[in-house]
Amino acid sequence: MELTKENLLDMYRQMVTIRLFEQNLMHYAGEGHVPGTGHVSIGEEAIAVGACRALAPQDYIISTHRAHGHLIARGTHIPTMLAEVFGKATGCTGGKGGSMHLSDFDRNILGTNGIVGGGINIAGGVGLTIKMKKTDQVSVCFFGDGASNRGVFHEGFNLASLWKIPVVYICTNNQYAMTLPLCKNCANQDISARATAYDMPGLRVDGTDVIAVYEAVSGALERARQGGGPSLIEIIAFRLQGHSMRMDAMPDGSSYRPEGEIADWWDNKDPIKIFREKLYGLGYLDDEVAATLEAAAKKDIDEATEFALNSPEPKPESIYEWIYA
Ligand SMILES: Cc1ncc(C[n+]2csc(CCOP(=O)(O)OP(=O)(O)O)c2C)c(N)n1
Ligand SMILES: [Mg+2]
Repeated sequence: MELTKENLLDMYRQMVTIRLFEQNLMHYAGEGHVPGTGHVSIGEEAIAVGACRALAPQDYIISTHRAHGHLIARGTHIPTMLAEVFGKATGCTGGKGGSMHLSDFDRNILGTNGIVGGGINIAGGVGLTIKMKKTDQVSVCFFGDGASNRGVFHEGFNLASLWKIPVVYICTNNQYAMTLPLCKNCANQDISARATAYDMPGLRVDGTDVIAVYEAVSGALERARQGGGPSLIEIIAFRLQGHSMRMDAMPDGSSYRPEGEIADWWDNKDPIKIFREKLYGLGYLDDEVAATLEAAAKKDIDEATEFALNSPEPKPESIYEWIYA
């Protein structure tokens, strides 16, 4: 599908909404409103928006611990999501799961996952079900560079390719797994190259370019829908914040980042700034339109915050609900 001016402006609004959601979350986490922790994806918004825009409504998403953007880009009700992260009874999991256990079955988002790489074989199983039922769907699996070093990556990729399962694997290579830089966790830092070993296409995409992400994911979805089997798309991005809202340094307090690294990405590779400039260049965006879109995004986040803050805590007896084993 060709992206229209309206599509592109809406994608910009979504990227700004994700950024504001997470900046707002960091603020409220600092004030003690987030039980446990959460992981923000500031700097990775183009991946969520480019990929989700390419999906058909019937496709499935299986995501990670860093997933707020994937839900917002898919159109999840933001107040319910924020209430979950605040541990409130009105949250999508009744306040029991928090940021790492979000879901939205109405939009085929089968869950975020605190187990690194835990989604890879869930996505494979979902894809196998699609294949057996012969439906026109694809299972989309998000995971990180760190997850690509787990055994489940290799087992899952092998079977998915062998059985031509309709899965699109999207690896967000944000240069770090917790405090470990890519050069210390990947023997071959070109993660997309691993696709060759499993006889599937492997692509590398610039994660600061929302349109490039959209195009790469569209192609992989099409291939999967036509029975061509899985693809791996490695998207190069950068984690502009700490690993989690509770952790941004080594245990002794020292930094694990080279000096100037974050400033360089903020200056030159902020996906929102880059997309904004592109839209100005195309003549689609000017200061007035930008202000309107940004105000709409802010309104959504303010309303969600009001809802989440004013929602009740789960009742103590609810701890016994939804226990199956
Ligand atoms: C199986 C497992 N091992 C270790 C952890 C602890 N852990 C949480 S996030 C993380 C790093 C994951 O890195 P990556 O896959 O690159 O995702 P990112 O955090 O960069 O988005 C680790 C090791 C975990 N949650 N699950
Ligand atoms: Mg990572």
